[in-house]
Amino acid sequence: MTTDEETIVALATPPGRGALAVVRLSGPRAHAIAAAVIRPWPIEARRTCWCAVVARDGTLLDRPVALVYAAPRSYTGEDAVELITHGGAAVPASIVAALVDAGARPAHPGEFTRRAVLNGRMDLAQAEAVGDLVDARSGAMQRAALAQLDGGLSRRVRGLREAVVGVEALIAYDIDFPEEDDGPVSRERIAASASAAADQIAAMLATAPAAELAREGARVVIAGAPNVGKSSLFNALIGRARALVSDVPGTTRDAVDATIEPEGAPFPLHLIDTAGLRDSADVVERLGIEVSERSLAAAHVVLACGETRAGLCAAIDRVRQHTGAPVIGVWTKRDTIPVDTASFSWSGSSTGPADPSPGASAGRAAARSGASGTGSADVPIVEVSASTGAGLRPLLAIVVDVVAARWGAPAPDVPLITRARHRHALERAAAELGAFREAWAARALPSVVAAVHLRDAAVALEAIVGAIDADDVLARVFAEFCVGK
Ligand SMILES: Nc1nc2c(ncn2[C@@H]2O[C@H](COP(=O)(O)OP(=O)(O)OP(=O)(O)O)[C@@H](O)[C@H]2O)c(=O)[nH]1
Ligand SMILES: [Mg+2]
Repeated sequence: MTTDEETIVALATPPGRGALAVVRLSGPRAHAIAAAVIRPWPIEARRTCWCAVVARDGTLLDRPVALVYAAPRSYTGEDAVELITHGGAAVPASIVAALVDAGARPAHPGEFTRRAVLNGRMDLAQAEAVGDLVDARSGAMQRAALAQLDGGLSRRVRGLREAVVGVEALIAYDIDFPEEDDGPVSRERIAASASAAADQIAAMLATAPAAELAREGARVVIAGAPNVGKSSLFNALIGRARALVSDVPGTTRDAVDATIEPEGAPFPLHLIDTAGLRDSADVVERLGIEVSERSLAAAHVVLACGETRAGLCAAIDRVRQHTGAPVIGVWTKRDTIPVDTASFSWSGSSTGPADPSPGASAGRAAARSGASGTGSADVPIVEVSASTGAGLRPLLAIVVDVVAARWGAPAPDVPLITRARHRHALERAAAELGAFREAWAARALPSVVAAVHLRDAAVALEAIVGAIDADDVLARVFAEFCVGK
């Protein structure tokens, strides 16, 4: 089972002050090395045991909890020991040092997981998922990584590879056994199988924008004229006073950002508060406005803020000069205006067309379409108050809807392609499949040559999950076509 002669040790938790730390030891001599420093020894596998760790000279280093694993039933597939020690700077380091003194070598980054892959405990995509899980900064990324660790992506890719190898097998069958009773496999059947595989790859590649959203969050830029309440809205949305707020127009100069995860949203929202847009002679303010304009250009969605109807329309128009992203109109400070004369009646839809009409919507968020008279049709308008919190939840819901509609929400049944390595491999596979289909349709190449594209597509897919038996085409032929009959 063991793929490496050396036994490795590492601190698995971040260094520094903390209640507990985990020291990990793995390799063929893990138990022998543990025996040199752990009292009592032996410890039964998969049972926690409160023990003592002593240095070579007998000095007590700590009283940790030990967990012993016997190969192959461990993370790495090797004999292993985990020590849950007290945290801090001295204790875990001294235990690692004692284990090194007893014959272990300090592990390289990722070496435990590398061994897990080499020992067949997980494939490459799952190993990457371990890394993604540790790096996850959002619930969306956490969910995607866990699904990948559970084998969601690997199963899908293996299924795809099977499909490609299946097409290859159909052709190989034709080449190798042309005289078989079953007769030649129809060209249409081969074309249809290749096209089904290509569709599946395309569906996975199409998750790229959703994956980017899960990883980075949707960039939500809060923009508008100075003093309309952008920073107040930003603070209210993130739930703390992060951006400076004052009644002096031009308070925000640099972009201020923060990430939030609205409940149930399929991706985090990366909110960016910007300097108010206006024509300014002030050099510093002008620099801030340029930052705002750059943020607008990179936005997934823009909240164009205004505190009057005319201001709102002007903000939407101005924002649109700098972005192709969807825009949501946010009518701010709605607590300050008498609701019976100023509110829009709610049309009941954030996207359907509706005419603004005065009505008593009692300060709640009103989402409607089309700030009339501005050429801003199809812009949902949401009324909010940063002071009272009114309208904030509906605003977030609309933001999520608008981003998902434009940039794609993660589909629940298709694994997210979160890594460039996977995307490149899928793109390579798609290109090879495309080349095959073209050649096949045009009868441009002999079968055996066209099939090379399929082989290359299968190899590209294999690269995602790592080592798979590369040459099982003949096995497929015999299995599927009962050649041995
Ligand atoms: N009553 C009320 N006042 C608000 C609300 N939101 C903001 N204000 C006030 O409006 C003024 C401007 O608020 P900011 O949030 O600094 O406005 P801004 O758009 O970020 O301004 P700049 O950074 O200068 O572009 C402040 O005095 C806020 O207290 C609100 O919902 N209700
Ligand atoms: Mg501001």
